[in-house]
Amino acid sequence: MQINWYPGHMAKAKRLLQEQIQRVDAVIELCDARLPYSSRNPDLGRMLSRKARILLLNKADLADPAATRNWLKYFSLQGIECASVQSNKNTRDVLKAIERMTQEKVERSAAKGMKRTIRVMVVGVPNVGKSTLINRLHGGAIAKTGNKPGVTRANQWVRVGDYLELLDTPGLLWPRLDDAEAARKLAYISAIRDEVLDTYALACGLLDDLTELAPDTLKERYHIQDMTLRGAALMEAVCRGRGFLLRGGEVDIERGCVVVLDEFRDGKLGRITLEQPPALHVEEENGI
Ligand SMILES: Nc1nc2c(ncn2[C@@H]2O[C@H](COP(=O)(O)OP(=O)(O)O)[C@@H](O)[C@H]2O)c(=O)[nH]1
Ligand SMILES: [Mg+2]
Repeated sequence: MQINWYPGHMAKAKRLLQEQIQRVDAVIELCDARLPYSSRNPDLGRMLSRKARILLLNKADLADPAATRNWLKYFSLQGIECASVQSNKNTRDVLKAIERMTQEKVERSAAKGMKRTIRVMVVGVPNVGKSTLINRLHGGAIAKTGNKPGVTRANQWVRVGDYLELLDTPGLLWPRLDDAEAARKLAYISAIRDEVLDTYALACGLLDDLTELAPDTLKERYHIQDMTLRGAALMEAVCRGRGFLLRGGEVDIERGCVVVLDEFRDGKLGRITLEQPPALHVEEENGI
């Protein structure tokens, strides 16, 4: 599986980010609530060191709420301040979190008789909702958004109120690409480009994963009866179930692939989280 992150890109992105981190008061890190581990940048933590920060599990409306609660617990136990959000809807809590994170600095300036502008950087892998969050906080469209990676091209400062500025960063941060499974799931959520992956392989992989993650959806929406089907056979059954047929009765696999991926991305297959946190506590697992 080929992915278009090159070591040169990564080194440059890292350098830029390190420069910017020094200029901001706090950092908002966004990850995708459907893939909270694999959609985080593996090097960000080290780069931030002691900078005030919060991790937002965004697109919570598309993720399984119980899984999101477990992830929040998991990150909290690691001492990471975190919250779940839907950045295209409700961001009041995010503003409150920014105030909390920067309160000390504001008070220190106030003691010297100054009212300083707080600068916050929004970072995350492509398509995680950074520009959407900024627009929402700003109260109107100002940062460009789009349901594909790479819409934000340049760094952009956005003023929110008199004393807050947000920095939108292009989707320069690479996600965790250490294994093929993580890469595949990142492609499901459009965090890496479709074109670099084979749509057919991707859609078949998603269907295979759905046999475990959402078997009822497969039964109801795609009319799958034989839950032992996998790969090409499962895709064919989905096409037949949905009536994606070409003239002559052959299945329209191409259409099937596009529909399956689109429906998952739009949340039409239900609220599905693609990875679970490691077990929190043995006691909890045993229901004690
Ligand atoms: N369902 C849902 N979609 C969202 C949410 N936040 C952003 N999006 C969508 O995700 C896509 C990518 O958003 P964008 O802000 O451009 O991501 P960026 O690349 O991180 O700046 C857009 O189509 C947004 O409408 C959310 O909380 N829920
Ligand atoms: Mg953007």
